[in-house]
Amino acid sequence: EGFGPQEYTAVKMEVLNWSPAAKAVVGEKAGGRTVFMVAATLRPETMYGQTNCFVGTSIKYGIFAANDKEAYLCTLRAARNMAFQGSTTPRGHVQQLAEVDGAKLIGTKIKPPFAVTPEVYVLPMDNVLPTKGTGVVTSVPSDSPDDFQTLADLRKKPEFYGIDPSWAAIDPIPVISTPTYGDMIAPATIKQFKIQSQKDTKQLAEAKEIAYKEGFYNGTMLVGEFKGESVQDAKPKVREAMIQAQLAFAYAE
Ligand code: A2H
Repeated sequence: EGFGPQEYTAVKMEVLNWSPAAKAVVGEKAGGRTVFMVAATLRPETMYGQTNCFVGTSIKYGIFAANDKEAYLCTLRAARNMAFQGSTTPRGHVQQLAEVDGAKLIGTKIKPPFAVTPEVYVLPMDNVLPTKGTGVVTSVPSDSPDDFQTLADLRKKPEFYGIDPSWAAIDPIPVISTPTYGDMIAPATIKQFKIQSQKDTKQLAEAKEIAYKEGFYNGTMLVGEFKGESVQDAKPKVREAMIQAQLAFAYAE
């Protein structure tokens, strides 16, 4: 981790269909606003390959008014940061509309912005930190070793994780090509480091480091508006396009 603030892209994933447990607590509390789950990412150029979204099952989330028309689902900590960064109105003011446990969000259907896949599901991940980003992680298993391994664990033991297998059925989608690792760097590094489960956090950290550097310095886009461009060039352009489309905003902490 470096010094100074980390600049994330906050990605807005519209809730299409609450899980029954979430629906029971959220009800009409959003007051007609469109609710978005908000994920913090350092890799906006990979958003084409979203296949699901992760939350921590023991994390508390809130639904916060962004304005009269929209509400954001994230941790209270993130909502406070957003308010002070002027991403919600009025600036500096946090209005919580509802509270919902992460466990209850599992099975909620959302719309991942800029993704090849139109609808994805919310699934559980062990290693989501409540103290980082928004507490919501969008999953790109082609390019994130953590996401790839978590998805593999869920597919191996759906009953154990309390999910319907169909929620984890979307396969990783190639987004970036690198000369050394081919069209899907995450599964390649999972093999290289002999990672067996999301509990192998030490090896996952090494895989993550390689996937991040290789993708950034040597990657070429395989999909989207900037197909054929280097990741270094495409990254700020995809971020800007998402912000222009009002499907993302800057988030720092
Ligand atoms: B990244 P850093 Cl394709 N707990 O987004 C655990 N992980 C979290 C999190 C939290 N509360 N909030 C965000 N993250 C993840 C995409 C991605 C990411 C790809 C490849 C690598 C990668 C899709 N998931 O991250 O500790 C988010 O996953 C590896 C650096 O602030 C976010 O970016 O450096 C990244 O970790 C932020 O990690």
